[in-house]
Amino acid sequence: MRGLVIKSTGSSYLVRMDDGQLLECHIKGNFRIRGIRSTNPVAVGDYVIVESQKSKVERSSRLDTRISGENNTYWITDVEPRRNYIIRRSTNLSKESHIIAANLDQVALLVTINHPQTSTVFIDRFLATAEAYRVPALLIFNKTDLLNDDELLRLQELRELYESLGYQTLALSAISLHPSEIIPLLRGKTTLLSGNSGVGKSTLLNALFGREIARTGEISTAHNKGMHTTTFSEMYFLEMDNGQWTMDNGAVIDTPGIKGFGSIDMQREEISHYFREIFRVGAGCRFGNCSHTNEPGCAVLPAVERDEIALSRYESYLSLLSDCEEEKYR
Ligand SMILES: Nc1nc2c(ncn2[C@@H]2O[C@H](COP(=O)(O)OP(=O)(O)O)[C@@H](O)[C@H]2O)c(=O)[nH]1
Ligand SMILES: [Mg+2]
Ligand SMILES: [Zn+2]
Repeated sequence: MRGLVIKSTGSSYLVRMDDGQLLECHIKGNFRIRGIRSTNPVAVGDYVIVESQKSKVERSSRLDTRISGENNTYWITDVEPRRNYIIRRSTNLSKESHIIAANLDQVALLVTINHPQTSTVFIDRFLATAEAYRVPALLIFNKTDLLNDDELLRLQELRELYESLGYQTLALSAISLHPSEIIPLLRGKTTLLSGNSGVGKSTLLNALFGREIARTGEISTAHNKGMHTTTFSEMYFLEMDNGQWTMDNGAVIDTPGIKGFGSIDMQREEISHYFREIFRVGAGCRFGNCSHTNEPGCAVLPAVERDEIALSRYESYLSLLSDCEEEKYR
């Protein structure tokens, strides 16, 4: 039997089988997937093979007409090859990785100009990660109702910057969202929704689905900070006109507890590949391995000077570069 993993709690997985039934499935302790060293071998978005195993259950209740019965346990025995996936380090110091979601059509980052402010470094790290995993990225600016004139200008500037780089952007207010504002961007696609805590992810999901699927205004306590094992991802399907839930109409994956994507698996020389304009301009550098920091004949540095490459983007590039340096000496 084949199905799609729509929820992962760490210890079990909710799988929607091809025939529509929902099964709670488990994996055996020795289950491994070739090639990827990760703390979770199965992720939301994975297509899996499920086998059922009958186990005898003794009934002790006298009211139960059956004295003994049979129960099914469902085991995930295989995972179909992934089209793509997004991973993060399972903890800061660990070399192990954690698969956030698999088989994505796009990743959407919810950001805010203010209340709270999302930094451009955070945005650019997200975009670089999406580039690294070759997943299209979408930026959604939220809380536009709270912005003053200066902030609205900033919103416009940032949208123009990212649109000029080829990223689709959208500005909205999740608290007064009409689903039709965003559905055209999500229809028919599997979208991973990410963003800093407090930017309005839960509010957006609730508005999008017209029901309370995620609690809003949650405050992350010291207790669950960094406890990635207790967080889980879940996939929500966009509804069809006739009320059927289907993948064809698109789905959104909510990923609580993700604080941002790091530079996992990025080699120093690769980082500029994940900044589209730096990569393009960098083709003109004298040295093929130019780091665009101090080399003679660098084409990127003068482009930053001339404002052809946004300073904020260049600073984000440097920030990822310095992460890699630290990594080397750890
Ligand atoms: N004014 C305003 N507040 C919003 C908007 N979206 C979310 N909020 C508020 O921001 C807070 C955090 O939202 P929440 O959805 O819990 O953020 P999450 O941590 O990303 O899931 C809540 O108090 C929301 O009511 C918006 O578009 N405008
Ligand atoms: Mg939330
Ligand atoms: Zn250079």
